Amino acid sequence: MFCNTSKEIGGLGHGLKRKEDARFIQGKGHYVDDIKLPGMLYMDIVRSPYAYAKILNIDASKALEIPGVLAVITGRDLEKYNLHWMPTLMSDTQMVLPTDTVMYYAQEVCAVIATERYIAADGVAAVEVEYEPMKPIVDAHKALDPGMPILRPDKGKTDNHIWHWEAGDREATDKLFANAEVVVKEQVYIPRIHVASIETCGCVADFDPIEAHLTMYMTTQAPHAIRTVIALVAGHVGLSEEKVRVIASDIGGGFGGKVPVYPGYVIAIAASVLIGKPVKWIEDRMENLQADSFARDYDMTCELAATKDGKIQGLRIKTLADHGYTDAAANPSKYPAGMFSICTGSYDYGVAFTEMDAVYTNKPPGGVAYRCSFRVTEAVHAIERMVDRLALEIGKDSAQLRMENFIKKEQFPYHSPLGWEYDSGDYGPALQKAMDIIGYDELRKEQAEKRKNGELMGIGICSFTEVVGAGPSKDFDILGIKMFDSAEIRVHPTGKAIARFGTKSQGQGHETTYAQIIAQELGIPAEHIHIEEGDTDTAPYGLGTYASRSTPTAGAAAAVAARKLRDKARKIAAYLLEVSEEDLEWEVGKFFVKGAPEKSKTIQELVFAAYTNHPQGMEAGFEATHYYDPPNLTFPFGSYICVVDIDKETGSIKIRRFVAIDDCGTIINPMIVEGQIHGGLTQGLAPAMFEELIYDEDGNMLNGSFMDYLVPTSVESPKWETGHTITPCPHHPIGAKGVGESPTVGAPPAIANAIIDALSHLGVTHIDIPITPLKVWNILVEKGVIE
Ligand code: PCD
Repeated sequence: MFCNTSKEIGGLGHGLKRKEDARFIQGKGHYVDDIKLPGMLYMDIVRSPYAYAKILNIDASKALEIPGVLAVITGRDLEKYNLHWMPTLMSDTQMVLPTDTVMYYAQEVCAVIATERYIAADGVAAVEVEYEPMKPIVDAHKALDPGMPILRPDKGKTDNHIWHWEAGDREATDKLFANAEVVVKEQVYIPRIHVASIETCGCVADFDPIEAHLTMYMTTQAPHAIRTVIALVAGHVGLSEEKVRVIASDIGGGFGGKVPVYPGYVIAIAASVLIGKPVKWIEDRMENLQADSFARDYDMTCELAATKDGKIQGLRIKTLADHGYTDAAANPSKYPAGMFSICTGSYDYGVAFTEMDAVYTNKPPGGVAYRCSFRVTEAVHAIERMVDRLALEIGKDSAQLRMENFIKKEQFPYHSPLGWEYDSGDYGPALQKAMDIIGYDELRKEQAEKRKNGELMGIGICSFTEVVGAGPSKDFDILGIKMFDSAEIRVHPTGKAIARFGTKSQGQGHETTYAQIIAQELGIPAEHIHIEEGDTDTAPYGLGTYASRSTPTAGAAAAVAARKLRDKARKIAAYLLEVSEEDLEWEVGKFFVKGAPEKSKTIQELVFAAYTNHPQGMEAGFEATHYYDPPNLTFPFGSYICVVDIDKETGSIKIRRFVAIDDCGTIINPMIVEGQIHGGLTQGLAPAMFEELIYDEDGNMLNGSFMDYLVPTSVESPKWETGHTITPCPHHPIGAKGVGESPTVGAPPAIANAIIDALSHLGVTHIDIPITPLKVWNILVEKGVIE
């Protein structure tokens, strides 16, 4: 691992303890719900018990009789200010509050404002809403059937189709499949799941009527973008962008779920503007699960074509995407299906075609990229399942099949058939390392032995390629705003610094790792570099933290801004040492004269001189800002191997071992990266074996609380065994790639492949996730293993 600074400086490669943890582990974090302002009011929301219904009447009279209830805000109230609809991130529109129809179970219907949180809740219980329920569309496959209600006539729609998207060469792919020696095909469904952060969403909207200024404290992964959206949506009621300040202080987990703008935020702002007092809204757990943006919900028909001896030749995937009643996917504008076209995976073949249709249903809008760089999870699941499916079909070992088809190291930068330029990779060694650690060959022997006795043991591999770090401004924007990111570094006269960023950590550890990047570039100890994010009044503009983009974009900006400062330091050193700039050499923390190392100036001396003794004509101070527009995305990768034992009497599944080898290029902080991988693997185990949002035919969510929605804890998690290879990113200033999402993308197919492998000799070729003991038990009964 690259590491050439002392522990005191703490540059790249040091496993520094996280600076932010001092406050987190002592309960001293500053979360939205900790904010208490004078005169603050509380909001609670009335939600629909129906998935699709006309609102005939809202009677708030009983609620308004409760002492402490001040107002009940309805869609009709917001309509007067043209605030009842808002744009989604995908250029669709979404109701803030409905005026006449509710579109999904748990949708916001109206909001109660009161002097206390519990009085607001009493108010919610007292509001009487009269509905006329209608038959909802729950099954995405039926959304386009004739006779179905048209859910979005307001959009001029005559059916429930949202968009069609495709990538690749349809004709060449069809031709290849028509003539291929082997074609394998599976229907792969990835159900709806939901982010389950420790902290739910919430805000305090604080409108000052005298200054006409709004301070919005909120749980957002993208504070600047939110400020701009507020100004664009509510500019006409006086919220002009210089008068809007968004502050995201500590956040208890984001995972993509805190990227969208939810109606609750907008209602709280409207209430604060109307009443002239601060209004707090904090979602409860059930509201979070039932109404905020969902993730996944792709039904994919996957086909892989190959030769008899296992040369992969082509991929074809057709997907039906259920977007709920509005397309609120948090994707870059140009990519309605996110980066799904990474689905060709880690393998070298020339032809692929993928197409997708998105439809409206009576479910909550979405979908968010839940720990997944815009639909990469779905893409990786598809290809990694299909490679195993092919191995089974042709009777080849699944590791060997992967090894034979990997894109080779010397083929990078590699142009994928669906249009990506993979920056760097070295896939074989990563898989080999995982195989060595887990003892792959012995495990296969053990499996063969066990099968003779009817014992069920499976080995599953996933060799994924991720695509993170959105993104180059020529292709990537959110609502028109280009996806660059920024860093601003100010070094004070005594050589201590503050640096501010356009991103926003939700637990990732930016306060530590950004400081390490600057420490590496300038030689100022990381300990003396204070990092700040999340306040739009002070931080430079940036697009925020999601899609594992902070390291690829803002991390790069930090390095470039620091290099600008180093250039300035060189000029000052030349002046102080009375030599030309070319005669100077840099060694972390100081400039010295070539051939005369005793003549040197430390960075601290040079910074001090920038305020006290700089050359005539040079601008004083020691500050730099950089807005970094990445030349490409970064393509981290990894190979995971999972071993499972299945009880043949009960179907219960035990993960015996799980080895994860990740490659994210240069590692900034190995301890943080390992922590990211542990957390991410657990979040990959979740959809593989536990999580799924279930709806009945009336559109009611059947498992909308933690009583029924299973989130794995350390009890359910195996011991994660992690390791790495390092293939630097060729275009990133420090060679780093993102890592935050890789484990969540790579784990589900490894686990699914292992379970399916354990049952494959019974004729099982695919099982949809989550693979529960009940699903396995049913299969064992069907196959006659359990009588
Ligand atoms: N790193 C290092 N090195 C490298 C890379 C990285 O060290 N090479 C580190 C950094 O610095 C940081 C981390 O690690 O600290 C991460 O990173 P990234 O990959 O860049 O990422 P970001 O941007 O920062 O973040 C984001 C991510 C995401 S996306 C998600 S989901 C998740 C993850 O992150 N989330 C979270 N992780 C986490 N963690 C925590 N704690 N929390 C949270 O919330 Mo999305 O799109 O939103 O769905």
